[in-house]
Amino acid sequence: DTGYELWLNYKPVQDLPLKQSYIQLYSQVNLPQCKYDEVIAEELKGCLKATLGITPRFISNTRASIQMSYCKDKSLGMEGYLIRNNNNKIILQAYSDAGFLYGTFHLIRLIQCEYPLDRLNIREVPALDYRQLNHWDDLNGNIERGYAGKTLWKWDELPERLDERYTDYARANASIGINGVVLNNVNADPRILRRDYLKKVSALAHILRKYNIRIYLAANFAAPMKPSSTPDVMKKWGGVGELDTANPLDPNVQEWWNTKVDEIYSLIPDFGGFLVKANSEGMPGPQDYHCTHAEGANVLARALKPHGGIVIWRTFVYNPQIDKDRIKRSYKEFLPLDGKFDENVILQAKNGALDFQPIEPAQPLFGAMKQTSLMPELQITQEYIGQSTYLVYLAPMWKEFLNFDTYCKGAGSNITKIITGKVYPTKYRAMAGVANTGDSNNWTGHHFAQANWFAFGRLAWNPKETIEKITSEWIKSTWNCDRSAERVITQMMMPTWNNYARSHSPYSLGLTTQVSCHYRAGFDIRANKEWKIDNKGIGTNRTFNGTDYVSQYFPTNCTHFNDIKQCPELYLLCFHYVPWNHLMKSGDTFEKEFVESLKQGVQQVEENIQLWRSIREKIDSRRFEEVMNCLLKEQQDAKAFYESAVGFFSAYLPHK
Ligand code: BDP
Repeated sequence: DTGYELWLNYKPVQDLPLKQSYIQLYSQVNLPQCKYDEVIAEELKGCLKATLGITPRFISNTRASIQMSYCKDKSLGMEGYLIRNNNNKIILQAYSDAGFLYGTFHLIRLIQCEYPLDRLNIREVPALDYRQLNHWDDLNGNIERGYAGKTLWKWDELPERLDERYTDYARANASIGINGVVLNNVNADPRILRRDYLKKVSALAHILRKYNIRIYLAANFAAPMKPSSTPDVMKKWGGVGELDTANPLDPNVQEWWNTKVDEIYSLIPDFGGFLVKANSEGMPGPQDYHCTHAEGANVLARALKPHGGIVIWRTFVYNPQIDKDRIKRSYKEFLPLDGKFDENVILQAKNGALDFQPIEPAQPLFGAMKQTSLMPELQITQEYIGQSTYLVYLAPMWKEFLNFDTYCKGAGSNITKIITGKVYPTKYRAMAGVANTGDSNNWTGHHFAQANWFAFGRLAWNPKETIEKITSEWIKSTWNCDRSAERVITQMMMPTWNNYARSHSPYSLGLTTQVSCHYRAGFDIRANKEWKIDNKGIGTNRTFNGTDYVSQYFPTNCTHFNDIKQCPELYLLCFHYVPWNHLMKSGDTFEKEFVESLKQGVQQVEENIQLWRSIREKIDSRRFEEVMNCLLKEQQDAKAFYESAVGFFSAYLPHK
């Protein structure tokens, strides 16, 4: 195995009695007569051949053992489905076409995971309507913060030649419920909006829409400008328009966007909309013209509105020149604009206020924005989390975030409830993940990084799904191993995030890596700029008498975070400058726990090497070796990180 098949790695079913029952049930299929029939039939054929050794017959009568048909249950929405076993017939019902597509992948998963089918009673409706991957892919083929090779989009070959990976990419996404992709980097090269590129995009859209996936593009706010007028940051790209300004209040600029959007829809009728990074890290935006984010976003939104498109506007802004504490900026800039965005604008906020650190308390805008839909941006690519070397399973981190209680409407107002519209009504229920794919053989560089892609999709479909279920299904359908090997792999994956965070970002001490690569230890460079350290303690005082960041949270959290005794220890160094001799809940000093914490990375990888060796016989040799090589590299790098950490911190510790 190369890993190319991902979790659609169809292999013969092992349990023979079960296999017999599957053969009986899956041998004849009555397709629903929906627009996905062809794709459904293809996928079933491939899967059933490999798993059961049969070629299903597609017949259109009620004798078929799998019956797919429409039902009138409107509450299934555009994508939901029902699966039941009715007197030894499997009934898949949906209210709308895409439900059949997702239902089919569910039927396939039942076989892959060898579930018994006698008592099926499944009802699935996605909790979020927009489940997106954001690719940070540049037009020159590079991927910003991508660790799995070059971009999947072969711009020089498109639109004439269509790489076969496009279809496999779409299949993989559809199988986990992803229904939108932003093709290009948020640091957007405006040329993506040029007609020649739009034709390429249209060719991709043609493939992706067969799998219910819509394309979105990251748009550069200064795109309407002519190359000679564009701001310095854009010189490497140039604008694509002919104007001297991108001022959102200028009618010519508005007209430019209207015309451009009309052109896009003429080529891509189901185009999803724009993702915009504006006035962030040097990118152009409405503030260049003394306009607000809302004034900027609304111009694009109005152009898209007649076509049903949306604007996803990022809230990732910071400016150390204005704020002593950079993480306060997003909230300060966006909260006053609540209610000022057009109804087809969604704001997209990173899970934490800093920047995709291994562990961060949730961004305080969640729960605070009451009239604007807010969509979390999670990072699947492991920018600060070991890139493609470390085995770090991120599902537990995302759960921690989704379960974060904002208290915005009393206890229990967690992020899951907020984004699914259970706290305040929200027009858009959405979540995005920054993709970790590239053109490497196995798509994600590290075989185990596939699990993060998979888990993201499953959590976007259902944020309440248990990690145990997601993990078990990923392992079974990817590794085709027996139960005992499954247990070992689970044991490897589950503690990795916690141990990575404890060793690389202890107690939410953010930014511990080097400034450019975000991988190797960078304590010396970060210390006393990003956080304070001396021989009395370490951390950042964000309490009332510090930067007062705590005040951006609702009262219960604010009070807890502000008090060193009540602050969750997980977030201690994000909110406090903690004396080394501070007493922790365990009764030990902070110093002792901190030092212990740093060791967890090396211990974790050593344990994983043992565990992985113990299942050598149960894993195909190629993937076994490739994972082992990653683990050995991880071991080296974790040791190096640990040594730098000890070397650096011990200078300040009271007990050396
Ligand atoms: C940071 C990345 C940078 C991105 C930026 C963003 O280091 O490459 O452009 O976030 O999200 O994490 O815009």
